[in-house]
Amino acid sequence: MSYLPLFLKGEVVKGFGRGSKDLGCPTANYSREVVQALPQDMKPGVYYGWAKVNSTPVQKMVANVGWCPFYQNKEMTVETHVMHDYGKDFYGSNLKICLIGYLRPEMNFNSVDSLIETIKNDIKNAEELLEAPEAIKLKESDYFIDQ
Ligand code: ADP
Ligand code: RBF
Ligand code: MG
Repeated sequence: MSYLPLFLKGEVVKGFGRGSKDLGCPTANYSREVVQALPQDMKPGVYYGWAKVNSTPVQKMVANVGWCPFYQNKEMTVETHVMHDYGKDFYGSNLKICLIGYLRPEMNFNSVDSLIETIKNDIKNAEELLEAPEAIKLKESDYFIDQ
């Protein structure tokens, strides 16, 4: 995946509201403009990396890129679950992310509980992979310095 690490930024927009309600895992969604500007060869699936909301500290994240086969979305989305408790919504904020690595393709599931379990496992894997020195280097990159 020659397009990694991939740096994206944009405003956090409203989605269907399912992340928090159905899955207990909020995901900050990007607008269509950000999705349309993705590399042509971008592979749908689950990625891990870093996220920064406005001027707050850089945090670990997992992101889903694709059509969510479990929900059969009509449009491709990029959604970021930041592994940090902000205690409130941040719609309209600027979100900068750095996608570092690929965890797995999007899958379909027989139940919402299986999807939730799989996401928990993604978060656990990301937690560890982001401790690697090459990952920490990207956290400290100029991209995340406020201007
Ligand atoms: P939507 O379908 O509108 O994206 P979600 O249920 O996925 O709704 O919730 C996402 C929203 O929750 C984000 O846009 C953000 O405002 C808020 N939020 C709060 N904490 C987090 C977090 N740790 N990661 C991602 N989004 C969060
Ligand atoms: N949706 C799917 O349909 N299949 C998946 O395998 C899948 N994996 C995900 C992994 C992570 C880490 C996250 C944050 C989301 C994933 N989703 C997946 C998307 C999920 O369905 C979506 O966040 C909710 O529908 C809320 O928009
Ligand atoms: Mg969402």
